[in-house]
Amino acid sequence: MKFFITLIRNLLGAIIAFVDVITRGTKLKRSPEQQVQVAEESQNLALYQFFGCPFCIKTRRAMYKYNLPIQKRNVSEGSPYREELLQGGGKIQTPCLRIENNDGVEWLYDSKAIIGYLETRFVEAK
Ligand SMILES: N[C@@H](CCC(=O)N[C@@H](CS)C(=O)NCC(=O)O)C(=O)O
Repeated sequence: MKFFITLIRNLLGAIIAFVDVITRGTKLKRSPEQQVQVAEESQNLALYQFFGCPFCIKTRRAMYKYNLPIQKRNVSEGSPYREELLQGGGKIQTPCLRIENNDGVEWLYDSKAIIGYLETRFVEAK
């Protein structure tokens, strides 16, 4: 039974991911200098995620739209990133954005909060 639930979940995830790719539109355009700056800042960020998770897809769409090359870290069973997320953030829930700054590391859960953070930092402020 667990096998069929996992199969259906993965199948639905793959369909949603496919529809996402063919409908995601164009990326935000910046000057080359601005994009270099954004790419540098993005190196201090990482998205802990599942490939087929709808909330992760929503977050990845925003990252694509805002042209943010943020590393994606899959937290499937057996991945070392799963343990990192659990230890750092405190729970296995995706998406979660790992934010490294001068004060240390922050773990931001919830797709709406993550997208809001990215918009404030990379879209509205520029
Ligand atoms: N309100 C949250 C919901 C996130 C959520 O429910 N994520 C699911 C995956 S789609 C999850 O991490 N579930 C825990 C698990 O699968 O262990 C958001 O918008 O990010």
